Amino acid sequence: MERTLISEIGSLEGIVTVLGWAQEIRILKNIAFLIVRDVTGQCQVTIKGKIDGVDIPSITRESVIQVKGKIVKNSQSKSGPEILATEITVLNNSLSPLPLAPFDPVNADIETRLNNRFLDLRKREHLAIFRIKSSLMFGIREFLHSQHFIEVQTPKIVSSATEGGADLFQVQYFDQKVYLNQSPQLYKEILISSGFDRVFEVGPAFRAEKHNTVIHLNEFTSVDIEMGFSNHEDAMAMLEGAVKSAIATMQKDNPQDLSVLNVKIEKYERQFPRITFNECLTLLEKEGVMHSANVDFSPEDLRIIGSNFDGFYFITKWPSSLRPFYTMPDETDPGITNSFDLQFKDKEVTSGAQRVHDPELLRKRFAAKELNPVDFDFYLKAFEFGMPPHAGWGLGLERLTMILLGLKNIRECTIFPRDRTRLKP
Ligand code: AMO
Repeated sequence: MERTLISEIGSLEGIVTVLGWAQEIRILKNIAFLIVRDVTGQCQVTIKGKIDGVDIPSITRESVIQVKGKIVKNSQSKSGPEILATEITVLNNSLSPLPLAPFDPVNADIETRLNNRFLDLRKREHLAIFRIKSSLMFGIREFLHSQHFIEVQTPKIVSSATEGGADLFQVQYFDQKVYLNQSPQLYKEILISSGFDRVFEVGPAFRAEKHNTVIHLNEFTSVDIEMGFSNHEDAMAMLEGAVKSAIATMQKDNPQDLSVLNVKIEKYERQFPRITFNECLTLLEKEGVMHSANVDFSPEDLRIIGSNFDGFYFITKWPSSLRPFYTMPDETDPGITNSFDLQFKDKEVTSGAQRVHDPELLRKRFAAKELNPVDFDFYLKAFEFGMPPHAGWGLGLERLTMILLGLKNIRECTIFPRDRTRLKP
């Protein structure tokens, strides 16, 4: 379709055709003003007198229209550049009233917004979140490609748990009970045995977590890597590189979106600091919190730990009891593992580790976690015929977006969230 993007009008002269939504309509005696919006911005359309074939007062808010008109030189109101309309066509009418007023300065409550998400996303600030999320992913992809990772796709319908049995969604698969995958963990490791050397995957991960919190979804986007002939140190270095590349891409590509969201993010050049799990216990103790070494940190513990850092930091050397079966134990102290979480203040963004690559040790780890090796036969097989040492991580894309933009609820950066109660839209 013939079309000029609104962002281009400022640098043009003469007649243009703009396509978009009629965001506001103001009718005075012999003159009417429309604010028209497209994906790039908004402009003011001025209508003097009558225009053939269109009844301006009957245009409803958020109808899709086509406006042909002359650019008014040197006219830049707070509604954007101005066009003097010569032709207006209503391409599709919007019903009235709107179920949600997307352009009110104050947002509706989150439930109303999510129920009417198609309208909610028309707001500039909300679109900005997803443009930034896309850039963050682009920055990670670009970095991983530069490091010779192969992007892969693995099944989401699976026969066994990877991250522990409790949080699995069971589904009917013909006459069998199967599960929605919690993580591509087993498959990305198998590909290391296949000699892919470095793989990554971006895909949905499903967790049947019952708690409804502002940092948990039941379906989230997991960015996973696995690298052969590597240990946890190599994986941590790759994670730092990927996160810094994501931030740099966002800063380069989204200055306007960041400013619409009022987010200022410094350049991230310094190394992410590290703290071990045991050092976290000492830190908590100093604050009067006694914490058992076999229990994961609570949100309050993480708030205390996070208050000692001003951004990203790694928590390393987690106890074996708190990590999945595939995590490599420390050579000198099998009670701890070669594992890490990347945190941003009080929130976990990534988990990773060096993995067990010796099938004998893997069998012992299954036994220690009371897992049946038969459930993992296809995985174990890949370890019996030449599995290199390997390491990797899984990063929650919504968590990364949320923490960088300072969003209060992970649903803000999930287009159509799935949580405890939400299955629509
Ligand atoms: P883990 O279970 O810690 O590790 O998940 C990795 C990262 O995924 C994100 N995440 C979530 N995001 C939103 N809602 C949830 N319910 C949710 N659960 C997890 C977090 C978390 O850090 N296989 C390992 C990774 C690996 O070792 O390679 C795994 O899945 O940001």
